[in-house]
Amino acid sequence: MKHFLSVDDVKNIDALANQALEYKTQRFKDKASGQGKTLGMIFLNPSMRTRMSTQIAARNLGMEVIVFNLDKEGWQLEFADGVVMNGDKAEHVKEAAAVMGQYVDILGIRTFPGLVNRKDDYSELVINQFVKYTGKPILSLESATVHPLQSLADIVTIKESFKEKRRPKIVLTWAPHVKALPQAVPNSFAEWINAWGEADFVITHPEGYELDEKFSGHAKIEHNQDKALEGADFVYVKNWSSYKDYGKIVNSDPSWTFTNKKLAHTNDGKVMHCLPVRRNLVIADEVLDGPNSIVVQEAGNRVWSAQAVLRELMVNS
Ligand code: AN0
Ligand code: CP
Repeated sequence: MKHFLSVDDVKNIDALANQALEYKTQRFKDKASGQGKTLGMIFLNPSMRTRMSTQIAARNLGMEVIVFNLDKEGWQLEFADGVVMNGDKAEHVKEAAAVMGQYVDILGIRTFPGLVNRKDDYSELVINQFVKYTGKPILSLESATVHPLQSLADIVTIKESFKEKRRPKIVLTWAPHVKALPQAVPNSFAEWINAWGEADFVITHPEGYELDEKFSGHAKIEHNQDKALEGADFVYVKNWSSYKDYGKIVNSDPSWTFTNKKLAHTNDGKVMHCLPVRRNLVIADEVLDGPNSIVVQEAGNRVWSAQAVLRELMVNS
């Protein structure tokens, strides 16, 4: 694995998820492998889970970690080529990335989309500039269009929670939100579930929230949420802003909030969310505090997933 930017960097999803589950029972088994190696993590946006779980994962492998809130503590970076830098950007990514590449063995980056210009966001300019100029493996900590560490943890959680000898039915459902959020989490979840190929997969959302088909692939799209939820073993709840009417909130219908009434349509389905989640807007208290929610277990699995990915990046890059 040269970089970890999307599901395309993974040869065998099941093998990687199994490695994560192995780390869950034997966290220090590869403690010697990261000796003398440094993970750098730079944040252009907020994070709690990704920041903490990836640090713990690196330490479990014996690595040193440097965390840098580039958005607040660093020089503002220029990403465009050939511009006269007489504005507020003090440094170009060409130097910044190359310098960080001298300091670390793996560089993790979190960079959200601007949600203004779809072409810019979907070209993944920021993370790709780091790939180009760092000269070391790049680890996505959520980029403009995908969140692969989250999706791996989601598959790990589904694998450890589903013990029946049949394919699970997984439903990705949109839910309302007051802020325009990225499509990265649903895009990524959809492309990982599609690539994994071990589930019957349905996506449900109001019209206008269609994801880029590059990610939704052959998933069944159902605009009736209650119908989509019928017989679901797992429900992945998430808000996202419109891809078509880019970055806009085109519907905020409160009837899409995930409640116990919605849960009743499922096959005693387990409820997932990447977190952070706004209670009683995205998912009701009664669901989050009830027996079907596995959101905390899911966030716990971020450690083992990141550990499996870091190990791959160290051994096979
Ligand atoms: C972000 C998102 O939806 O992409 C991060 C989720 C991990 N969520 C928020 O901004 C609330
Ligand atoms: N799920 C997730 O990535 O959370 P953070 O934004 O807190 O890292």
